[in-house]
Amino acid sequence: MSGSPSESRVRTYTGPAGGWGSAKSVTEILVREQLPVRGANLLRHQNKPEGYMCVSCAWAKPAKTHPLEFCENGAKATAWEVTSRRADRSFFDAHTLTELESWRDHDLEEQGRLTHPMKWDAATDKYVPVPWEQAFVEVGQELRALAPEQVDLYTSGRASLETSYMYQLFARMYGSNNLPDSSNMCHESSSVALPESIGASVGTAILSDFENTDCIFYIAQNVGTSSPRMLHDLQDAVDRGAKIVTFNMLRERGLERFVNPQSPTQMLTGSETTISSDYYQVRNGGDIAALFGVCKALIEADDALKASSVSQVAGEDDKPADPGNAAMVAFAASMAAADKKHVLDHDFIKEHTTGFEEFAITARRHPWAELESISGLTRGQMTEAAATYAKSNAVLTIYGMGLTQHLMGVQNVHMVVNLALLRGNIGKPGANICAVRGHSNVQGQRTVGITEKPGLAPLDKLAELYGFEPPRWTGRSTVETCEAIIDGSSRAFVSLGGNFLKAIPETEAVEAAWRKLRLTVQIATKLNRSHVLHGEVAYLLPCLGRIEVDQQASGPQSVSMESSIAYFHGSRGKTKPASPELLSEPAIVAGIAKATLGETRVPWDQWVGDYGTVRDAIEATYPETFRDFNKRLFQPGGFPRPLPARERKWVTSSGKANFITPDRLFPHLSTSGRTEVLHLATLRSNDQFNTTIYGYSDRFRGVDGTRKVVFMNREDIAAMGLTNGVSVDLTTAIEEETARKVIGFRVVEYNIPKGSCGAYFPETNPLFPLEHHDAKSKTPSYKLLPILITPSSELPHD
Ligand SMILES: Nc1nc2c(c(=O)[nH]1)N[C@H]1C(S)=C(S)[C@@H](COP(=O)(O)OP(=O)(O)OC[C@H]3O[C@@H](n4cnc5c(=O)[nH]c(N)nc54)[C@H](O)[C@@H]3O)O[C@H]1N2
Ligand SMILES: Nc1nc2c(c(=O)[nH]1)N[C@H]1C(S)=C(S)[C@@H](COP(=O)(O)OP(=O)(O)OC[C@H]3O[C@@H](n4cnc5c(=O)[nH]c(N)nc54)[C@H](O)[C@@H]3O)O[C@H]1N2
Ligand SMILES: [Mo]
Repeated sequence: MSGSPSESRVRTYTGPAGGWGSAKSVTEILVREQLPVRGANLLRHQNKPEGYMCVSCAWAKPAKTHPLEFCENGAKATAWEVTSRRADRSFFDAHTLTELESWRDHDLEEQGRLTHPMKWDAATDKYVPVPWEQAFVEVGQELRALAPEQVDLYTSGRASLETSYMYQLFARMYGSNNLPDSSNMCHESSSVALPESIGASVGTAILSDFENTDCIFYIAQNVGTSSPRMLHDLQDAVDRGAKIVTFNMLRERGLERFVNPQSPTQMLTGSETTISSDYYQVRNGGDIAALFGVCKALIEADDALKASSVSQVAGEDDKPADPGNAAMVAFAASMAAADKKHVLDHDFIKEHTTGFEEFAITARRHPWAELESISGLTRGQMTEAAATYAKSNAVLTIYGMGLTQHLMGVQNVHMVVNLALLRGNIGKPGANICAVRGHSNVQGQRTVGITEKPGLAPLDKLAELYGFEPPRWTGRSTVETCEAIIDGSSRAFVSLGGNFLKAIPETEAVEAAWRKLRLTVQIATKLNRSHVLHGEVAYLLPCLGRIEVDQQASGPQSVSMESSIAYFHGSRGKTKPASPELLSEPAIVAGIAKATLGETRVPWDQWVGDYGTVRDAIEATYPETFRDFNKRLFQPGGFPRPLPARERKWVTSSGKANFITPDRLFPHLSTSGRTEVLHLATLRSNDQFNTTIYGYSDRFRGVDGTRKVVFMNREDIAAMGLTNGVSVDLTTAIEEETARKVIGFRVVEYNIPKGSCGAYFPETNPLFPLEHHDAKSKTPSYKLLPILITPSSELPHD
């Protein structure tokens, strides 16, 4: 097997994000994937109008592009897709699936691109080639033999708007709303919380907000690894004098310092941009308390100003010496001197919101001591952040998985909005909420109907356009699909991309039950564990990637996607397909649909021949959102999706933006009060894209050659009688019957709050019980799990 980790090393990384480290890393992967020249030429087209849209993250694509509009991780994702390596027939000839079960994620994908449609052969336990038409006919027969409720159709967030629209239509014509997707494990908390708070299902920020903001509250997102192109926008904001106030459990390098690899001056002189002006290391799960603290400081300063008692701003048990409190007192004094009577935007609150009074009463009532112990921040820090917030005319709030993947994920997002509403920081230039999305088209898939919730799909319109009766029942989300696989009510799993078995919680039970499924169908570019484990009848259907030329009857095709800021972009493939046998995703979806549904009113062949006709169908289904879709496909900078909240029109049940007061500060965890329990947050390294492991180097965190590490605070290490570097086992510490353990992890002393610890996803997914999710959105609580850490008899190994 290739790519075995060499000797592992852990040491402190002293460099910035970006810089020469980034340039070196890009070169290394281009060479490893055997693409030095072809790859470098290709990257010039990344994220450019008329080029292809990066297959890594969903960050915005500007109208005025940089000469090179890609980042280190975008380059890795490109190289990984257009690699010269192939997992071809000879590879599958040489390995049984049972053998491949013991391979690591990296080694499976590193075999390269899949080249032929395959079917599992029980006699040899191998994937063997099958003609496309035969695969479609057989899948169709299998699906027709099952009841639609027994079938789950998963989507990972990469597939285009065109493919996603066709896929959800197929699912509904077949009779199923079981459309779980990666978003169910990702920003589902936002999809539930934002409509309740502001009547928008996605963030409201646009790129120009970065040019107009005075201050960015940057919460629980790791920009240097997960959306590095945004560093340019942050750098420009800092250069203009905007403040960046960060809340993160870790000191993440990308949020500290950045050297722009595209700036010759910065690269040659080594000058760096300091990204965060203030960095608050909150405990994981402590954000509701931390943000309540900020809100409390603002509300109490406002109270004091109203009562003309500036000296009271820092409260009864005043600690004026604390710089945070002093900052707020000074701010309030300056307001009083200017005869300004408030800190909050009462006009906005009155005209645009409901629920302020209850929220303010609750904020005043929470004692500082409680907010401090839960957040891990001091009152001074929370007050200091409040003073920075209050001094800024326009505050942009940016957040990611450290808020959404929590037992209280929905309430976390409510809190972000509550803070914004206090000073009207939504719907004006430079202010807004930016929910940083993950996969490159995960947001767009919802926009065109990938959802298990029938209320969110235009069912009546689909019925009218295509002459069928769509199912009206609520389908299964990802967690519910896992339940259904375990209890046997799901019999078939069709996957449009992704690596379900590694991404989900409750790994072991789902893997065991997965083998009893009647049918598994995987549409994919590269081999992963969800393909190696399989149902009684199993197909592996290889597709074109987005970077490849997609030639159809009417010529080369384009596809489209939606970015994190709700702009739509066209994308045109540039490279020769990895194999002549590949079909495009639309062609595969159409092939399965036709074989399953027989004659319908849908012109599947015409759609596959010309994706422009799919876009016409999308426009016919959503006329307002996709007006002139084909005409605007390659508009530089993309074209925006209408979002009423951007204009302060609140499509909520109250017709206003709602303050929603969380019912508690921290979730109830049934750990029976054991003191040695730590709270685990699962993290991404700088060398992975979700379950795709490019390599074993997390440069920014100084970890090299291994992924089986647990980041711990020095005091916790000592209190547990451990030492830096020793081997430990991690055990779930929630009271329940199943014992869950992962073994042979290495302790890494790290700058992390006491009581918190971190380890990589997906290695730790077997620790997560299925029920351990947000109650409303069902987003798994991947950023907060109580665990025990004990010495291991195993040596640390991958
Ligand atoms: N290179 C690369 N890019 C990616 C991905 C990838 O795997 N690799 N994945 C893509 C996908 S699908 C997604 S969803 C995004 C994910 O991107 P992010 O939203 O950045 O998600 P994570 O990397 O999981 O890290 C979340 C951050 O939250 C912090 N954190 C954890 N728990 C808490 C908490 O309770 N409170 C606070 N305040 N902070 C906390 C962690 O320290 C970490 O910095 O990135 C996308 N882009
Ligand atoms: N513990 C823990 N678990 C998590 C998370 C976490 O933070 N912690 N994060 C969650 C999040 S945010 C997400 S989004 C999920 C991700 O879950 P998924 O979206 O299911 O997983 P990926 O790793 O992105 O999928 C990788 C596979 O997609 C296939 N693929 C790549 N490109 C294409 C393409 O163009 N077309 C097709 N058809 N297939 C393609 C390849 O075969 C590759 O192996 O994981 C979740 N799981
Ligand atoms: Mo995600």
